Amino acid sequence: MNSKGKRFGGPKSNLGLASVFFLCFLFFLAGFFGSTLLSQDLPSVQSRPRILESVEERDDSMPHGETGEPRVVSIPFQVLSWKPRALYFPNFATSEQCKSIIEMSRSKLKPSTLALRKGETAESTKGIRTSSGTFISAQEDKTGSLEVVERKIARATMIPRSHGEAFNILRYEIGQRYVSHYDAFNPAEYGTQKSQRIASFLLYLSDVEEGGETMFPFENDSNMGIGYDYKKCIGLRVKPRRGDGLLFYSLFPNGTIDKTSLHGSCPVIKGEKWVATKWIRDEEQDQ
Ligand SMILES: O=C(O)CCC(=O)C(=O)O
Repeated sequence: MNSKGKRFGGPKSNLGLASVFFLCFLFFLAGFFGSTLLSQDLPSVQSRPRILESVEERDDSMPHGETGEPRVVSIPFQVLSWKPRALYFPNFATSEQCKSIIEMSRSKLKPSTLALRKGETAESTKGIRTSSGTFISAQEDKTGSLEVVERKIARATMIPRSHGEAFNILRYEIGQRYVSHYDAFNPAEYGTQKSQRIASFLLYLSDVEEGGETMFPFENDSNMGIGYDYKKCIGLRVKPRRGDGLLFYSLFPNGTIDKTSLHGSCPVIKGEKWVATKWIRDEEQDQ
């Protein structure tokens, strides 16, 4: 025991003490020059004005109401057009959510149908909408993906979830399309309706190699007076990208139909297109 303690005494111990000091000095030098070098690698952090640092630390949230939220959040978007009012939301959903929605729908797909106008029949409208699809409500989805997406759509539009129809999950294979049409129902063509579609939110569940764009042929009043062939893929075209969202309004704020909201799906040329459509109405929907 004692012998161990004695190692620090006598001439040997002086030598030991000197090496300890020397080592400390070396660490000091390394630390000093190391930090100087590192600080040179981060000029933007060093030169950032004080005012910015304080903004970063600021909590922008406000006291919220009973139905509000505690934090400021951001849902990035791009205005694609004012005629029609169309917004694009990159990365609105995750890849995993999109894949899970595709998988829960795959086995339920049936040929897509159309709301028929007076005088139309399934036979007379053949070829207008050639995709297959299925309706799934958020409540039916046990994975919770549709609920997350539905809540986010409600926050992005500030229209409550209760105004949405069930999701219409669509698959377009090569050559399949949806000829240009309106989502809103013109009472002169469809008769009186219980409620009207205000807006549509499309969540692209897959990328498409070629074709399959959502098109707005009358964007900014273009192509209106040319006897437009409703099958033609012209005007503003939005390329599907997995996880991205597209919102457009079918009605003006005064409740009348915006003619520039005419839209359709260009035929898929290469690959496969999956999309989840949420139609949003002016009245609450029975779920
Ligand atoms: O698939 C698309 O891009 C458009 C879908 C559509 O027009 C609709 O579901 O009403």
